[in-house]
Amino acid sequence: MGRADLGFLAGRARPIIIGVAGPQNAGKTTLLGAWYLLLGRGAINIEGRQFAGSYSLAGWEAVAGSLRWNPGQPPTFPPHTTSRAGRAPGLLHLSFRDTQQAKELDYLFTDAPGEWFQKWAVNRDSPEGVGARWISDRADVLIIVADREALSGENMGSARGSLQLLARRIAAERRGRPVALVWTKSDVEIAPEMERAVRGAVRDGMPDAAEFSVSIVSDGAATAGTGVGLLDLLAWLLKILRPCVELPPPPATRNDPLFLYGARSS
Ligand SMILES: Nc1nc2c(ncn2[C@@H]2O[C@H](COP(=O)(O)OP(=O)(O)OP(=O)(O)O)[C@@H](O)[C@H]2O)c(=O)[nH]1
Ligand SMILES: [Mg+2]
Repeated sequence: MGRADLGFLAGRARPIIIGVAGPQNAGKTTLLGAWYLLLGRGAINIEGRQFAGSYSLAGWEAVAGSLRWNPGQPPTFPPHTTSRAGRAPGLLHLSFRDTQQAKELDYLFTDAPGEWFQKWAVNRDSPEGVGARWISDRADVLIIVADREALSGENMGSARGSLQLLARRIAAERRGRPVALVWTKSDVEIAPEMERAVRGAVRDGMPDAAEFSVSIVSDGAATAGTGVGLLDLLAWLLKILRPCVELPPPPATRNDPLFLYGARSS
């Protein structure tokens, strides 16, 4: 979804922004692509929320297309998210109808390159991390993506170190917003002590963090083609209302796509 597309959303209530934070290759784009694909196919249903479309079609068709995920077939993966754009992340827009209150709710999920978060975790004001800060300043909810593959591979020590830094940065910046620790690639085994260390790093500064595990690899016939845990995480995110705390207004610049939304409503 590009800045021009955001015009479609103008005039509606400000969307809820879900910031997806995590290192490179952690499975962030795959997660968003899988939701998009499953919602488009009508393969997941969430109580009280009816999928009502997406304005980010062009870009996400490409991602979902590269997922090419069909029951019985091994999934293929989207390309690495590049950091060329620099300052603002890609955004997946999903709209849902609240069936009880009969109104539409818009959500924007950020899709940013992992490098941004790695830079921002080390230095909040890093020029290469400015896009991560963009997300942190605006998100209503933050999810921290922990990659089980990286945490069990040969560079698991540095993967753990990156996540610990990221968790600390988010704890310092969250200002009371909801946070979830999301384990991706839950089909990959990791050592229990590694799992404890990462969970501890998140819970240390954010004892109220929610926790989910997801995978696009099915664990049996019942989940063939729908992955594992994707529905639970999405259902949790969609039930979150805008936090009551007043966030300081984000620095508004002419180049900021969200500036188009104007005043927040809720
Ligand atoms: N086993 C397994 N591998 C996965 C799963 N989801 C993603 N992957 C793998 O993770 C790799 C990276 O996925 P992406 O979604 O591109 O990761 P990303 O976080 O968007 O990465 P950047 O854009 O580089 O920051 C893929 O190429 C796959 O190899 C999963 O559920 N299980
Ligand atoms: Mg990506």
